[in-house]
Amino acid sequence: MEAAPFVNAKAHPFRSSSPALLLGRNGDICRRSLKFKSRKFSVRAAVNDGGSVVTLLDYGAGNVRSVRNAIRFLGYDIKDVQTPEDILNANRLIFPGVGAFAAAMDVLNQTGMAEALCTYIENGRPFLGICLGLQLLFECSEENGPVKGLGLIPGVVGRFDSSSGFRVPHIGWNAVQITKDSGILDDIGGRHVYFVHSYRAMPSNANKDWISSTCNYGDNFIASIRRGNVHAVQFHPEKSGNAGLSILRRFLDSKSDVTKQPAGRKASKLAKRVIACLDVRTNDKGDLVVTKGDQYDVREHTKENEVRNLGKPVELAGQYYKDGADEISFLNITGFRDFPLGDLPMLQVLRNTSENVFVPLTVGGGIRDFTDGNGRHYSSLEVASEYFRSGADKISIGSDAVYAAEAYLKTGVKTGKSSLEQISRVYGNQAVVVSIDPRRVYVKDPNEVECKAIKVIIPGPNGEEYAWYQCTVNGGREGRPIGAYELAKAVEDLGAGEILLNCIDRDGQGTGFDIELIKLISDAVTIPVIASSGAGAVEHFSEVFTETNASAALAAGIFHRKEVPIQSVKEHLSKEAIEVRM
Ligand code: 1PR
Repeated sequence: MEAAPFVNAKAHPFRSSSPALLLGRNGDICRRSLKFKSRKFSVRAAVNDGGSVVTLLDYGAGNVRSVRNAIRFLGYDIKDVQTPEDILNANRLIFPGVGAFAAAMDVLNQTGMAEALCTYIENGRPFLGICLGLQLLFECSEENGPVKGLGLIPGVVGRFDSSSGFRVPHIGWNAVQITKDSGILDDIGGRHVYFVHSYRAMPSNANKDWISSTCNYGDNFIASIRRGNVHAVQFHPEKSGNAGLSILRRFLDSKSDVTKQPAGRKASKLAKRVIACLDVRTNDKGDLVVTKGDQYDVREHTKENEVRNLGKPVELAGQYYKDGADEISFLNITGFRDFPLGDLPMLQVLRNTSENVFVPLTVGGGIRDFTDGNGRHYSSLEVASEYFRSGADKISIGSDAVYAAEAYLKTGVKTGKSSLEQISRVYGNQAVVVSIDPRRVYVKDPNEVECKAIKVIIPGPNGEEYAWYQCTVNGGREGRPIGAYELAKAVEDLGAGEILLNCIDRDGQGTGFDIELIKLISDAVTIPVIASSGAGAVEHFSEVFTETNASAALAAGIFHRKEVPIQSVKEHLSKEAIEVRM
């Protein structure tokens, strides 16, 4: 477990904060609140000559393991900030803001870091803020607020507007539009970088001198700022593959080789993601292996009936990262019966993978409250926290989300106690995926069932013209009285940030995604939907993106069996004018 520097019970980053700033009637910021507004900002020409040590400001609000891994991967050592003096003495400082704006400001103010940060930045010392580390530089944020920020850059950080049809959070890969000499972005040109956020700062006349790039998602928002040696990015370079690593490299060593790329001027939409999924479990010999089912049956149909073994999790994840996967998902498929914190190899898999894989990692399986043999109770939040600390960017909840949705639909009350609600409250809904395992059930008459049934294109085995999608738990072993449509809407209400939509009938079949199911769900919710199960050819990916509103498509078998390389999928999508990260 990594230490959480200068976090104490009083200043815990997850503690709620009372908004410290009032907005005027038109949303203008009350001038009296701009503590740092009157500072004279002087930038001196500091250079990155700090040797191999990078100072990291980790205020303990969440997982910054990937930033640490990326810094180490680039050959640098990390010094953690323990006191405000460590900030002032830094040769170069990276501030990967995580968690909520108010909570972060609480910690910075209570520890004296806010003042030190302002002084450091005002002196033009080498600084890189990431995500919330950019937002905190602005005057205030509307996140659970308004809440006052550091006030170094004019502007208010506001929430994306989902009423315009754009899914919030903004999760995924976008190209940025470079607006001026951005220094650290010099060699990325029009390449895509990874964003995950619900709030953003908007360009204005007052802050235009700071802006080095913008991105379009509904509106044009600020993707990065630069003034001298002071940089901050809204996206996550540590999760942006090679493009992100080159940005970090340029920040850490301004003299590193750069092949200046023409700035991307082409309008970029949110790219469709291609995700590689690794179903992981222990085989009969006790080894943790990547397996793959046929309609969820992962055993070979041989006399020995052993668990199908398609490779080693860390190696395969590393390979898929190199092949261009936009994200990697690990599903611990026996997590429903084993306790994940007892399953240390899975945590180790995450730790090892995150050392060399710089795209988002999702992990699922067994996230629920649990009492072990000694009577020790573990909350689902503790389980999830351990996954995050081990390198996961998102966790995925299956069975437990079904029970939570059933209870919610029955009572109409959000108890706040479900794993879904607890984890999304602490880590943000962008960090919580709900994995749905539905099975198609044909019916003659849609009124036969209380759940939403659709008219199907190909009738069922007995000529049935309708079907509903029954949710299952425990790896498809038990059907529940709730449909995928009802579940998806309920979990969105409860705080899910994304849906991983499997389909037991299509799993491992290679006949294509269940377009009717994916259309039904991706039209029903406003959060991103990942289409899963059934990919067998590159055309299946273009079909799902053309016919439905899926934001991503996930496949397993075709990648594990090396039938279709990830790059071929991307080249095909690109040819079909579907934007992807190349
Ligand atoms: O219920 O919270 O413990 O989570 C268990 C997780 O494990 C769920 O996400 C569930 O989907 C998954 N799971 C459980 N049993 C199996 C199984 O296969 N026996 N795997 C399983 C589900 C489905 C996909 C698969 C796609 C693509 N795997 O993730 O990778 O169908 O496959 P394809 O491209 O080869 O068609 P909890």
